[in-house]
This record gives sequence, structure tokens and C-alpha cells, in this order.
Amino acid sequence: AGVTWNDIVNDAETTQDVLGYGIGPKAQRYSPMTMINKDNVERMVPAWSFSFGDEKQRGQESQALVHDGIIYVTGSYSRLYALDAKSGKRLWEYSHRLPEGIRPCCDVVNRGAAIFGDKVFFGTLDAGIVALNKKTGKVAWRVKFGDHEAGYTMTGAPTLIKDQKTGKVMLIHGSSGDEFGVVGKLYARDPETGKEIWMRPFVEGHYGRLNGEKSTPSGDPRAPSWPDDPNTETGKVEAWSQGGGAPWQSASFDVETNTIIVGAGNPAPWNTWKRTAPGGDPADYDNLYTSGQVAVDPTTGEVKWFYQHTPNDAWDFSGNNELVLFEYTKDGKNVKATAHADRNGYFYLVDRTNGEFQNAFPFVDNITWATSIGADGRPVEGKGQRPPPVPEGKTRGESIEVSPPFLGGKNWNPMAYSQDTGLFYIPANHWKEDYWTEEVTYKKGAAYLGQGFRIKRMYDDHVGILRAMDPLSGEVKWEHKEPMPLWAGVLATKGGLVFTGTGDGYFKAFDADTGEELWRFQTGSGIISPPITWEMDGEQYVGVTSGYGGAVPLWGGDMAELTKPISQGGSFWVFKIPSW
Ligand code: PQQ
Repeated sequence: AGVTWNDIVNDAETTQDVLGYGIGPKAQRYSPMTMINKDNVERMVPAWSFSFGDEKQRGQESQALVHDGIIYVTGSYSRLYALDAKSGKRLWEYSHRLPEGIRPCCDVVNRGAAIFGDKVFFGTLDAGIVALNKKTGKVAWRVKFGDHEAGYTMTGAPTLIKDQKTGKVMLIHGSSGDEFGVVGKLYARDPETGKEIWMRPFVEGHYGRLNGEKSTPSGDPRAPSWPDDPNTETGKVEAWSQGGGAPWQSASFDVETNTIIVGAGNPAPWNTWKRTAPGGDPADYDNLYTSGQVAVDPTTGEVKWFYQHTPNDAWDFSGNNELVLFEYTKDGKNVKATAHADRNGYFYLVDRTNGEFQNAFPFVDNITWATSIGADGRPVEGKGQRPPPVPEGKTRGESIEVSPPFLGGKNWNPMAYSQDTGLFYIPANHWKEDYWTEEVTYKKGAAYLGQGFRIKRMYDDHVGILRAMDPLSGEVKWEHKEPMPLWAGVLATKGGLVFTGTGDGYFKAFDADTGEELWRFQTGSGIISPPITWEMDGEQYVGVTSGYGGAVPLWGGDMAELTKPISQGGSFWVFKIPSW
């Protein structure tokens, strides 16, 4: 049978399938299943595992989907596998032919597919989207949305939404490429044909498209949040033309208010002084719509509201991390919120009906770039934490120490929200960096950073830290330390369990109330993907992709050294409680 919008919107409640990244449009990563629980999880064993095969390994970040007894899991280098969920047998495989000159910043990863009707969809590293027949793996359509040689690429999972006004189901996706100076864009497509419905750029003053025609500018067409430069053709500084803001992770969707909510990437280049008028104050140039969360109207592709976590982001914090939609009551007030654990180290609550800041707490220790988030939602910056400009006649600026480093208090790997405990389970890291400015000029296809860095250890005994946090008080209820950086997503279940994976290859289950480790299994390579669970023939299954890579081994400095001994891999593991 085909997948309907009804199936997708109910994904979090239905146990037989997993139909989208985030497990439901609210992205809570919570399952109501209880068959595997605190009392029996210690008996869990592998049911099967599947190797992606060939010489292509590196980072495996895919969250798998399950529909009609078939698992759809993506692999590194733009591959997708359809597997029999019972036996692990390969039904078909699609391996995208990648051109020379692709430029993913942070490994050849893919975070997963989307499914609707008779098709599965996923993004490719050459800045394309492919739709495949879900039964046969035959290509239904293929579109290319960006110039891969300029740095456009796609690593995130696309998502489906239904415009509550027109009744149209749309495929929503972004792009990556901020490190090469692209203008980040969000797209809506007809899932049947791949045809673009609208496109929205996330740099203020750039124009969107609607039904093939130029539509409106994002914000003010004069883009006052970016400096002017009378000596350029655009009248703006070079950075404005290459401004970043790429929504490279997946959008959430609020059905009630008919709103797409997605994180926007860092401004390009990283060097704050290239995005500030000469002699000016960065506080006067927020560089909209970067490093924040954006609400987009599905009918028109217009920006409804924007909340910026890191104005004029000097630290590559980006704003991309997942937006979890949940509701809470405080002081008698019901708030429909987004919850967001930013790379900048703060956990944010924002009113998702209007983008108004509610509260923010640190979720990692020793944040230096800011001392707090003010009542107005703007950070109070730490003194001397913006790396100073390159002095005249020098090639780099003075080095400063910053925490968190650019890889973040938490990166893309998504947290989970348990409806039972009311806690968020945040896969975080404790580390810091040396950080300095460098000169930079835009050149197509070359790194566009203007910063140098070295990531370093913060504590002797751990880097990764899984924290269970109360979203209203900011209190950490429990924490669990790991020797390696945590780069896997988290899953919470009504069985009172929290699942996640570790860099040194363990898939683990924790008691959601106490943090006690109840079960572990060694998968043979590091885990950097979000787990899933589903029900089949009256039994509960848990699945996770294994295969080490991603940004840490490439950019992690001292932490890259730490992860060197980890074997590469590429496989999908499935677990259950044995019937004996
Ligand atoms: N990807 C990872 C990863 O998969 O481990 C980590 C990061 C990315 C980052 O820390 C990034 O800053 C980042 N930035 C962009 C971007 O701004 O375009 C893209 C990506 C990506 O597509 O993987 C990452």
C-alpha cells in the first residue's frame, strides 16, 4: 500500500512503521512501545545485521525508515538500501553515480530518506534529490538543485508536510554548503514529479521563487542586517553574496499552525569581521536569517518568524540542530514550543506560534562565548570571545580559547523527548578550542572560513556526555559520560528506556529515570546515527546504523586523534528479545 499523509502525521503513535526523520513531524523521537522495557532489555540480542558492502565506508549517519515490512536505510556516498525487515535480506539497492568535485564539508554522509505514496526520496552529495519506486528501486524522478562545484551538497533527510490551506503534500528539503560560501535555501517540491513549488533563501535581501517566478525578498530587500559596501556591484559586502544560512538538517512541521520550522546554518564566512562594517560593531549586524530557527509558510514559502540563537555568529555555531515540537504549562500559561539544543551550548524554548523567546539554559559546562541569554533572547557575550581581526601585515589574528568549540555542545545528532518523564535526552560533548581569524576572499569551490581552530579536551575523564534535562527548570536529572565524542541520535520509549550509540561502537540502553546503563552491544564500528524501533508480528524490534565518520575525525583536532583507532564500517543492526 502507498504511504498517506495520515500515516506520516500519525507516525509517532503508530508502532508498525517509522515514516520520517524525527519519527513524526514533531521530531520527538519517542515511541509508545513497551514490549522491550527496563525489566527485559538485558536479554536483547541481535536479530540480524546487514553490511552495506563495497569499499565505500566512512560516516554512516542514517536514521532508517520502516514500512510494510521493508527497511529503507541510506548509506555513505549517496546509497539507499531496501531490506526485508524480518530477515535483513537485500530487496534492492540504489547507488548514485557521483561526479568528480563534490564538496561535502564534513564527510560523505547521509542522514536518511523520506517516504510518501509509492516513492522513497533522499538527497545526494551532488546537490540532488532522487525519488525511487519503493517496491522496485527504479528511479521515478531526479532533480539537481545546486551547483556541486560551488559547494552545494545534501546530507540531511528530506521531510514531507501537508499544506493545511491547499491540501497539497510537499517534499521539503534544504542544502549544505556554508563552508564554501553558498546562499542557503529551503525548497518545497511536488513529491509526484519533483517540480519545485517554492524556494526560500536564508540570507536577508535575497529573493525567493514561487511557481517558477521570482517572489519576495527574505526580509528587507536592502538587508540592513548585513553591511553595505559602495565599492561592489551589489552595494553590499562580499559576504552578503555568499552568506550561508543553509538549512542542512531536517524540518519539523506544526500541523496546527501550518508552519514549517527549520534551523538555518552559520553565516559565511566564519570570520565575524567580514560580516561587520569596517570599524563597526558586530552587534549592529545580525546577519539574518543565519544561526537561528526559521518558521516558513508552506503555501507561499514566506518567512513567518525568525528567532536567532547566535546573532552575527563568530563561532560557526549554526542554528541547524533539530527543532523538537512539544507543549508545556508554566505559570498557568500553555506554551506550544520548540525545544532546541544549540551548538552554542544553550537549550532554548521558543513559542512556536510567534517565534518569541521563552527561556534558555546551558546544557554543557563552562560556556565562555556568552555569560547568559538575556530576557530579550539575545546572548550576553563573554568579554574577548569574538576572535580579534587579523592585524595589519599579519596573516592571522590573536588566538583565543572558546567553549563550546565550533563542533558544538551538541551537533546534528538529535535528542529525544520522553512524554513519560518529561525530560529531554541530549547527546552532548564537553570540549573547547583555540580559535583565531585568518584572511579570506571568496573563490568558487574553495573553503570560505577566515578562521583557524584546534579542538581540545575539556575534561580528563570524558568528552561525550548524555544529559537528561528538565526543559522547564534546566535541571540535569542524570548524566552519563563517554570517553569518545557522542555523535549518535537518541530514542526514548514508553518502556522507560533511552537508546543511543557510542563512538567506540556500543549500542546502549539506559533507564530513562535514573540513567543507569542497562544493556550494551558492540557493533564493530562507531555509531553516529539515530536509532529506531518498530513492531512486527507482535514483537518489538530496535534498529541502528553503525559506521564511524562524520565531522569529528576530519575536524576534531585532538579529538580526531582520539578517534583514530576506531574501525570504519557500514551496517544496519536489528535487535529483539529472543523467543527462547
Ligand atoms: N555535518 C556534520 C556531520 O555529519 O558530522 C557535522 C557538521 C556537518 C558540522 O559541524 C557543520 O557545521 C556542518 N555544516 C554544514 C553547512 O553549514 O553547510 C553542513 C554539514 C553537513 O552537511 O554535513 C555540517
